[in-house]
Amino acid sequence: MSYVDEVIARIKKENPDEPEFHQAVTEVLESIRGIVDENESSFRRDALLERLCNPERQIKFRVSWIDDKGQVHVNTGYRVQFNSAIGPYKGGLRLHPSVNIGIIKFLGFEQIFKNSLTGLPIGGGKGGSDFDPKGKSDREVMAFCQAFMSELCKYIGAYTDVPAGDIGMGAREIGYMFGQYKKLRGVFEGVLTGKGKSYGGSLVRTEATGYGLLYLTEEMLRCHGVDIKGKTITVSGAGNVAIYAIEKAAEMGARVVTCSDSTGWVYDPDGIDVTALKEIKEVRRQRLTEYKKYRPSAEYHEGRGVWSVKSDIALPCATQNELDIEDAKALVAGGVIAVCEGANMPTTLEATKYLQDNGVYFVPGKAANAGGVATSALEMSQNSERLAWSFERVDSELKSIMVRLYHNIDNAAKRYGADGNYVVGANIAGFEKVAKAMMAQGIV
Ligand code: NDP
Ligand code: 2IT
Repeated sequence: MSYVDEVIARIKKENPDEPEFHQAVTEVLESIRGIVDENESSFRRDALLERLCNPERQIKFRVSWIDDKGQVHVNTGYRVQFNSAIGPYKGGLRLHPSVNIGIIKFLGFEQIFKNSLTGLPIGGGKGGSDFDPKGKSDREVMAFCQAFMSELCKYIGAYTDVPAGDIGMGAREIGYMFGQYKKLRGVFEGVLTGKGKSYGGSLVRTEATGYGLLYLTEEMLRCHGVDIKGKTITVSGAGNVAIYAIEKAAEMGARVVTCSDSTGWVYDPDGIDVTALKEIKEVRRQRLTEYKKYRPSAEYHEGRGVWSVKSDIALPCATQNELDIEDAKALVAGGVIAVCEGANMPTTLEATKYLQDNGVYFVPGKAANAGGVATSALEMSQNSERLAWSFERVDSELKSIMVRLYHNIDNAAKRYGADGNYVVGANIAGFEKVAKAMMAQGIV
């Protein structure tokens, strides 16, 4: 059996009931097969792949908090510190009832390669909880965040591990967690990113994942002789990533006709009204059913369905495995040119293969959505030098990072005889830097 196959089999056996983690490991290891085969004896001797696929540390803790009626609730908190070869652990915290250790491990594993691709000195980590912020009062969210940070604060710090937002975790939650960290540890430091502007947050961090996704998509299409202007785009999700992807796409002259949340989706042939969307989701925290009140001509549908709409470009920006083989077939039948992932692993392995086999330009999340964490790293730089950069400076750094990142994965794919396969390109380019750093640092 080849080294790659051996490690995949072992990971599946030793981590049962973690299908998303198996999926992420399989995708990465399959696509670095070429480089592993070339270096098989030294990688094997150093157990490089086993070390890469096993987190350096996994922390699991109880989170007890009191609701507005005086009832105590118990949730589970996680922080997986996956790999610190190129920098302190860095990655978001997800607050969603579906969170379990397998989900956090898949996200932490992806984060290693994503962070490497940004070209900035950040290692890979991820955390979160099965807490559901939906329907909770502000006070209850604060109670949860404080209880979560009371335990997490023992394991993080500006030079060790720097969490940020993800699903269910935005500026409000970061604020509460930052306050609690400062109270317990007695230090004001850049321990979290995505902070408010008045206490060390970077301009552009809110917009960064969505904007970065569009900067990369535009550059990739330009290199294939396609102008994004005038194109029809389907987006899924209606959260942080989706909103700012829609905003930047519209600014580039494209027309985004869909968005979705966990209960339904909107089709607006005139182009999604991003101001209305922000009001509904960021200010009022409501369901997408409200959208029709702002745009009576739009359609609202219950359930899933975004990928049934014909488009030139599809940007999945909600959650993992939200685009399956049937969706991929519908997209191809509708003439889609490109699929770029704003979410983490939103496309199943089968759907990815189908899209690639049918000539669709496919860019995986670890490359396409890296703008968020890259801007987090810029926030860390600003915190270290105790300065705040202008919007224009951060935005232009973000743009250069995404353009450079695209060419880096494109070149890596070419070097390994997989021209245009950005999954291979992203995994190889991300892996090369981490592997080199791990080998240089000895067996630790
Ligand atoms: P948000 O919580 O802001 O938004 C998530 C959106 O997806 C919501 O509209 C949510 O609907 C919808 N959704 C639909 N189905 C699900 C489901 N089963 N589970 C969770 N959400 C669902 O999160 P983000 O926009 O920050 O994150 C979206 C994706 O992008 C995730 O995969 C995340 O890991 C990834 N990502 C985020 C980055 C960031 O900077 N925030 C950076 C890089 C990647 P509803 O409102 O009904 O819950
Ligand atoms: O998936 C991701 O890259 C994020 N949720 C952002 C992580 C970060 O540290 O900014």
